[in-house]
Amino acid sequence: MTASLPDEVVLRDFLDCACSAVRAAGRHAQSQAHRRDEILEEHAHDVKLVLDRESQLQAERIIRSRFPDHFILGEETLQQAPHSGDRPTWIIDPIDGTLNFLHGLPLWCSSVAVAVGETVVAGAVYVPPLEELYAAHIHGPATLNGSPIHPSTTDSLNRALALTGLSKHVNRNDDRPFTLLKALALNTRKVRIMGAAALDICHVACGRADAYVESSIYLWDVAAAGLIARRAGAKTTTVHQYDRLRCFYICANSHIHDELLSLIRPYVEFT
Ligand code: LIP
Repeated sequence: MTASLPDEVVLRDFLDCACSAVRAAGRHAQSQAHRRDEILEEHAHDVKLVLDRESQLQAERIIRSRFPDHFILGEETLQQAPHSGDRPTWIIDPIDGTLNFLHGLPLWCSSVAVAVGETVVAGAVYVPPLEELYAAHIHGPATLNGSPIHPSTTDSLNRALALTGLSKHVNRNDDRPFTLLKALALNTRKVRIMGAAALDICHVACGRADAYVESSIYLWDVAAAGLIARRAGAKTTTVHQYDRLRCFYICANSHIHDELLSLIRPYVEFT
């Protein structure tokens, strides 16, 4: 059964709630940044902070007060929430770029999206260190602090600034992520690894970068920012879906999207 999409009034309500929730998460993390080294879990290429968990609860509190019967799927309190039917699912990443945040690098953000069935219908990304709020719903413009945004007009990959990321699962027995990185580096003007996928995609949406590629990324990293990028006029493609939550994802301005897709296709085959 295909879920029916909300009307304009409901969409505005959803977007308003996403903006409040994402601000609550981001402001909590920002105001408590002196506690950023309180670590919950440590892995080889990843950490989970007490502030990840607390900031997620701040966002959840806002959403539950307005939509108590909706599902919530959060990176930090992962429940296998249903993702079909008419009941909306809120998708939260309280701190995207956790490692940057831990090190005091001002390149991190909070992300909140709401999906009906498989369709993300509204989303917001808040970047506390820059005081930037990106937002969009499926029938409206993408905005940055209330003003419409647009992608770059760079029309060939070899002049593009491409953003990418290395999965938290990289290991010394698997060269594939590095082979892809090499292909990107050789075929673009420059590659940057900034460490916060949602922020990277918003940077494509507003024209500060031309493309974003990540071979292993999670739904909560791309849900809100992907919608914002599409409403700004960029193109996104889920190149491969590994499971319900993890995928190979690209986003680029519409001039270079297909060229980028052709470049990375051979690297998708072996992921
Ligand atoms: C991180 C991303 C980063 C990506 C990592 C990770 P987290 O999210 O945004 O760009 O390369 O694999 O998923 O864990 O900081 O929310």
